[in-house]
Amino acid sequence: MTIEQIKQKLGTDQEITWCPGCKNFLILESVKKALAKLISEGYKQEHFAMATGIGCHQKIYDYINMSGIYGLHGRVIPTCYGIKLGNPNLTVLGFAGDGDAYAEGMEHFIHAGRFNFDMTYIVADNQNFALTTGQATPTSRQGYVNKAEPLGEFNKPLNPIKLALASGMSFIARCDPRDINHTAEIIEKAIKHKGFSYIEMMQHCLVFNVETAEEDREMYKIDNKDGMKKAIELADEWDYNSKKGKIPIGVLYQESRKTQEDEWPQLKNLVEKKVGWKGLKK
Ligand SMILES: Cc1ncc(C[n+]2csc(CCOP(=O)(O)OP(=O)(O)O)c2C)c(N)n1
Repeated sequence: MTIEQIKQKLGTDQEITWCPGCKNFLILESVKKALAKLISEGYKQEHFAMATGIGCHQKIYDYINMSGIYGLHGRVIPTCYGIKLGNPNLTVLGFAGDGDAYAEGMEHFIHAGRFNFDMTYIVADNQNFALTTGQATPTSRQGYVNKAEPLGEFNKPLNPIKLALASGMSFIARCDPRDINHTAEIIEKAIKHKGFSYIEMMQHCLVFNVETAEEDREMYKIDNKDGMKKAIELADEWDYNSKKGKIPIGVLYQESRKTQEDEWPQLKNLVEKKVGWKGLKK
């Protein structure tokens, strides 16, 4: 089967209800492209599993032909851990919005770096709670006017890349979904990474967050092989309050470290035997 044919099989017949022009379409395309490539290289479609939270982005659950759990808002990471504990031989993907990841689910985000479970976490950051019509999230800019804050957001936005570095995440990347090929390439690297891989998708919202639409002009690609010091520089180079300046996209940090599955004897045993529930062979 060609990669294109595999990609077709990864789709579903559900009607897509995202707003016309939403970058979620591009994220979906990149995810399918990356998965199709991996499946063409020997990964099995039935060994992938996904979990999502609640929100616009999280509807991706309906549009990818993959087992999983459409979970609770803010609880993507623990749901993924549950899947990994049940069967550490599955390749697990978690999908969240920025509200889901950095507001309701923030505590899980921080500990994910320490635990280093072998999974991939994709955060579509549109800088607002879009499904509930545009309230500010921790990555909304100062001054962001929304229905809940007609005077604008008072607080400074969080820099999630810096927080991910401080939390000890072993793979940290930022992507521009408009560059589908580059985004698919980064998703592929993230899935192949052994340990917790996190991707921040700059998903400018066409409805509630239009003032960020020009940012992609400032983006440049990087594949940081120079470790933590360089990664901190890259994280400081730009955050969601920056009105100008270059925005690095690509792999911002990667390190090789033992995973939770390596540390936990029962999980290690299952991984070594390549057995999960029902004696599934990998
Ligand atoms: C615990 C909990 N709090 C709040 C909600 C209401 N809620 C549903 S979707 C949503 C917004 C999701 O925003 P985000 O995660 O940023 O995703 P987006 O819709 O922007 O893609 C909220 C607040 C909920 N379902 N559960």
